[in-house]
Formats: sequence, structure tokens, C-alpha cells
Amino acid sequence: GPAERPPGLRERAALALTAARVRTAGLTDPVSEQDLVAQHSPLMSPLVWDLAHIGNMEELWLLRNVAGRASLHPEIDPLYDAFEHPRAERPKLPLLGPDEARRYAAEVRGRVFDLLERTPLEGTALLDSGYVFGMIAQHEQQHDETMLITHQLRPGAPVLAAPEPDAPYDPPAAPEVLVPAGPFTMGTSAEPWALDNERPAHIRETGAYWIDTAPVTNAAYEEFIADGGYREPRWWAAPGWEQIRTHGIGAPLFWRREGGQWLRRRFGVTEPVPGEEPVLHVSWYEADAYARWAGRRLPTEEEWEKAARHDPATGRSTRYPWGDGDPTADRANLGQRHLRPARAGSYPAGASALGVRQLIGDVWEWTSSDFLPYPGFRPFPYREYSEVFFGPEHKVLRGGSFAVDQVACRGTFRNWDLPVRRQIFSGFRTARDGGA
Ligand code: AVJ
Ligand code: FE
Repeated sequence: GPAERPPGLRERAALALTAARVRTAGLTDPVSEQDLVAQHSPLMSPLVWDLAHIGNMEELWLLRNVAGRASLHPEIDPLYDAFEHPRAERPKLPLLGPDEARRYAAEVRGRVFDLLERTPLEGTALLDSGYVFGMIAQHEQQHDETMLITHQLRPGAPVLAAPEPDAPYDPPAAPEVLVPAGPFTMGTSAEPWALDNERPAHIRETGAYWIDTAPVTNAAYEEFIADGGYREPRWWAAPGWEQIRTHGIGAPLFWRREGGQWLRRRFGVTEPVPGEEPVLHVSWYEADAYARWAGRRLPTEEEWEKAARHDPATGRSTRYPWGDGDPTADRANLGQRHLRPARAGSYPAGASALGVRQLIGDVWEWTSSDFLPYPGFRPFPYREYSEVFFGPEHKVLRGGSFAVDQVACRGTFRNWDLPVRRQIFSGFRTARDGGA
């Protein structure tokens, strides 16, 4: 019957925009006025900035650039341009207050729904397949993850709640999987809402390599700490060694040692570090140092994507490790359904063709690769999404965390950050070269 008909593009766009706004409300409505306007870390904006910035990007792309309307409130536009004001400066700006920001975002959204009903989703690159609506839903979800990071950094009592992961758990027998040498298709030219940096599809070659079946766990990472990993310069890239010396770092962010055990603070609650869970809140330097200590290395970005998408039986690259179907609750820990990763070895239904687990969801995974354009890259629709960040200073993360919504997560999705960053929901898995 009609209930089983897959949603059309217009409906998909409306659902994605609404899901993002429900999540935004959940991240801001339970927060006090004072905590919405405060800056909880110099790395982050006040939550009230993200809230109005979400509305302002939506107005810019959908109401001004697509529909050709005039700015609703020209005086506020410069306040919410991420390139005009670095995060540390944002609390001093004359920002909209919480209620004004909510009203503004809601006003924009009402007009956007009118536009979505009346606009053909074809004819221009921005409108084809509803691209710009999908891009704006992804933008809001990305800021929702950013706001969740702010929640994690915020001192004080918890305001968020979610059920514990109840994922199917069936630890794989082998700790690593051999990926055969040969070509595969990286990136996409077919995924309608893929962002510019995921395009175009192109062929890459890799050698044979072994990759961890699941992300590195807290228990494994604790062995590195206990073995003096943070006191041994030979494991560390020079800037990483400098960072841990300067800041006295000896464990992942939010960890502390008490009574002979590791505790961590997670969204306002202190708890023992769970050994079977993927390690979280490590920098690229910490991931790189652990891998070297373990006699291994981080996977390159193409090795990660080949493990996640290449089906040796068909030679095709799939959208996700499990195939082309959308993520489901038994395949991946996405969408802030839980406020933590699931145990390493969960989600057997989400395994890749070769049996690699938890590539999608749980923790973002650092790769060894710099964030660079694919051959044939074209900035679209704005240079400031990806192009201005290309270069050796940013490292690529793959796979998405528990805080990523499925609209902004697929086998081709690329995230990036500075290698010193640890407040993000970052973990990793390791690799090593395969035999001849
Ligand atoms: C892709 C997560 C690095 O948050 O800086 C949000 C996403 N771009 N608004 C970021 C983004 C513009 C971006 N990351
Ligand atoms: Fe943004």
C-alpha cells in the first residue's frame, strides 16, 4: 500500500529538515538561558550562536540564493558568518538572544517549507534532486554534533539523556581482516546529496593490507598508557610530543586516574572507563602514537574507504559497508540515539563484505591522510565548505560517530580536523601492510 512507498525527494527533504530541527530543539530547549549564551570552551561557540547560524545558513542558501529574496535581517548576517568571526570571539558579539534566535530559525523554516512545496527539484545544480535542501539538513545536523560537543565540554549537571546501547553484540573471532590488493572505486558521482569533497567517483589502487576488525578499545588503549606510552618520545610525531609535554597530557580527554582506575566524565556524569568500548576523545597524534607502539599504523583514507565499500564478489563499491540500504538501528550507532559508542564487536549486521565492523557510527576514525581534493574536484556550492581547508594541516576522519545523523553519514563522507583536536568524538582503528 501507499505506506510502503519510498518517500519522494520532496518528502525526504522535508523529513530531513524536520529531523534536524527536532534534534536542534532537544539540544537547546533543556538548556538554561545562561548556559545557552555562555562560552563553555574557547574551542566552541555559545550554543545560541549555533542556533542562529543554523537559521542564517538556511536563509542564505534557500531564501536568498535559491529563491532570490532579500535578507530578512541584514544587520545580523555578518554575526553568523563563520569566517568573519572565529569561535573565540563569538560571545562578545551582539548575538540574538535565545528566544530571538529560536524565532528567527523558525521564521526561516516556515518560509523554506513554502519554498519546498512550490519549487521543482530540477533544472539547476542547486535544486537537482533537492540538493540544496539536503545540504542544509546536513549542515544543521553537523552543527547539532558541534552542539553535542559543547554539551560534553560544559561543566555542571547533565541535561541530556538517552538509553544505553542495546546493540546486537557478537565479537568477531579475528582481530584483523585482510583486504586484497587491487583497484576499487573511491568517492561518488551518484549519491544525490553527497557533498563536493566526496566527488567525483574515481579508481584507486591499494596494496594488500590488514585492518582492525573493530575500533581500538579503551582496554587496549590503557595498555599503551600503562606501558609508558605518553612518556616515550619515539612513539610520537614531533608536534604531538610537543602538545602532550606542553599541556601535561597523559590520557584521552575527559579521563582521570583515581584509586588505581581510570574514570571519565561523559555528559556531566563521572564513570569508570568501560574497557570494551572504542576509545574516544583522542587526537590524531595520540592515535598515531598508539599505532606505532602497537607495531602498526593508521589506515590511509583510501584503505578505510575500500574496507568500508569494496565488495570483492562484485567489484562494486557500495554506499555502506553492509550494502546499499540505509542505516538501521541494528546496523550502526548513529543519530545520537545513545550518548556513547557501543562495545567494539557490536553490530554484526553492519559488517562489510569482508567482515569489518563498526565502520559507520560509534566513533569518528582518524586516518593517516591529509584532507585533499579528489582528482576532478570542483567546489560546490561554496569554496568555504571544503576547498579552503584542503592541505596538510587537516587530517581526514571517516565513518561518523554516535553523534552523526544518517543524512550526513555514508561510506564516502569525509570529515577533517586539526591533528591536535580531542574534544571531537574521535577514535581510530589500526592497519598494517599485507604480505605479497
Ligand atoms: C565538516 C565538521 C569540519 O563543523 O567545521 C559546519 C562542518 N561547515 N558549517 C565544521 C561545517 C560549515 C565542518 N566539519
Ligand atoms: Fe556552519
